[in-house]
Amino acid sequence: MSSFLLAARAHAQRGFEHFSLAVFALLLLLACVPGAIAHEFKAGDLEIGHPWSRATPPGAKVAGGYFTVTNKGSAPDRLQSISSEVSDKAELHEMGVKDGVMTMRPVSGGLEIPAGGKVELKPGGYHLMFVGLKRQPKQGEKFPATLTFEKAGSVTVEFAVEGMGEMGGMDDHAE
Ligand SMILES: [Cu+2]
Repeated sequence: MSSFLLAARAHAQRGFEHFSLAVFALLLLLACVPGAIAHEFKAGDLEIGHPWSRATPPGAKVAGGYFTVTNKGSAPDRLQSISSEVSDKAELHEMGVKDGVMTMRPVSGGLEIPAGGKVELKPGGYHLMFVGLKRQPKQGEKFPATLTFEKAGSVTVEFAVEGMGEMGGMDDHAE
């Protein structure tokens, strides 16, 4: 009888160990969620914070690109062009509401980054649009893109691909 109890206790302990291992694995997994980890790139006086994109459904031809740019310098700069291997071209877009309808249009002349200022590209506002996708960006991967600024020059950053539903789907492009 007592050996049965010992065996039962040993079994319970193993069970607990399995449980803590599972919790540990879960914590590890959460720590690895893309987007939970900030990543940053520098070009001259500019800091590019957390470039991210969204996974796209099969057949989608466009994907959005979002990040922040902080200008630590004393002169304004301007984001002029973007290129990436994932798409034929990349454009700078602006979303806004016109006559009660959400619209999107290309920004001409680049995007100014004021001296000492911060510009945020996010769903529902300024964003990059990777047009003519050559493949579908998958959640969890990263892809490189090159941003070219008037003064700071070119910098290659990595876009972290997050889940399709990130940030409320304000940026659905039906093209
Ligand atoms: Cu767009």
